[in-house]
Amino acid sequence: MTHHDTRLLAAAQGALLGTLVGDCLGGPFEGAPATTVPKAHQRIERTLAQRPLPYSDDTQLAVALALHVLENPDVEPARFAEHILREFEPHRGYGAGMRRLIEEWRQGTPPTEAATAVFPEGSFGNGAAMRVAPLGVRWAGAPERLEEAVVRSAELTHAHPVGRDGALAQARAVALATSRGRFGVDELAVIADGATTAEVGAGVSDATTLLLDWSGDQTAAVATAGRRLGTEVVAHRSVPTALWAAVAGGSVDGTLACALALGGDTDTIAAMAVAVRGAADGADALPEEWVAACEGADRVREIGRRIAEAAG
Ligand code: F2R
Ligand code: MG
Repeated sequence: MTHHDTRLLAAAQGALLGTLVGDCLGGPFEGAPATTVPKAHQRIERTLAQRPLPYSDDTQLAVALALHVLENPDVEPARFAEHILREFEPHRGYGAGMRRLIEEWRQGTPPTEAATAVFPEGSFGNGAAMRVAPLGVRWAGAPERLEEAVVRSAELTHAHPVGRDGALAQARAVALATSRGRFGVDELAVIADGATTAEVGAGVSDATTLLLDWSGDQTAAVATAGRRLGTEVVAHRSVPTALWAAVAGGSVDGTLACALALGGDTDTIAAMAVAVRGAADGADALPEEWVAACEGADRVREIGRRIAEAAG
């Protein structure tokens, strides 16, 4: 195996297992109020004691996208809908719009039309972003193909420009973390420059400002980030927050603690943040105890291996 292949494997499994770990460890606190970083570490310990930890729609949709991309590298929206339906289990905590969209598909509305049947201007939820890690790895070395594939993957369910742009920002973050082996304010600047909506662009720029103005007090920084960047289920109020946590945390452990301390949409913010940190630092940086506690870890690890092989 070349150094390039080894690095790609570490990034792919880091990104996919990072999604799973963030989702499973963040899940019990979805909707919880913000807390301090030390208390977030206690939340992690308490949650690990309750293993096995179930995954939610975040991981189920990332797995569906990964399996789709292995067969359709440039993404075929109608076939992606089939992959989503194949994985779909109603008890995984899907967003209200996603549940109605899936019902539309089942009733025969063509997938390419259904995206605006639920929200006429399309969804700007963070669902297209939370699942996008496999694409970020698959096309880490080809930014134009990455962009085209992400837009096609997002428009199936999140046709609103902000939902799509959130997915692009998160995919670019995973791609940069994969190709550079690091993720910091330089990478955030690239992502802010590439934003196609004012909402996502302003959020990522604001995340950069907060990191550059860092005073050293992590608990105060988390509280400010949550207030300014947001912790809601909508893309522009969660993707910049997750990217902030991926930098502010400094490590996988710190990133997860920051994401949980933020409160709100903790499973999804953690899934996105730890996916980016996992791509940068590699799967070995994820504590084995965490990975082993998560439902479906072996399957996700193997899918990560196949994505790396396809990307190599
Ligand atoms: N849905 C949740 N959590 C809520 C609690 C679930 C509960 N535990 C249960 O079991 O029922 N989590 C998951 O949903 C988020 C991802 O959502 P996604 O896939 O983007 O869905 P959706 O429905 O398209 O968008 C989410 C909400 O955003 C608002 N919204 C979006 N577009 C809108 C528009 N154009 N106009 C107005 N509102 C819009 C709506 O409130 C949507 O329902 C993740 O957190 C995942 O973990
Ligand atoms: Mg969530």
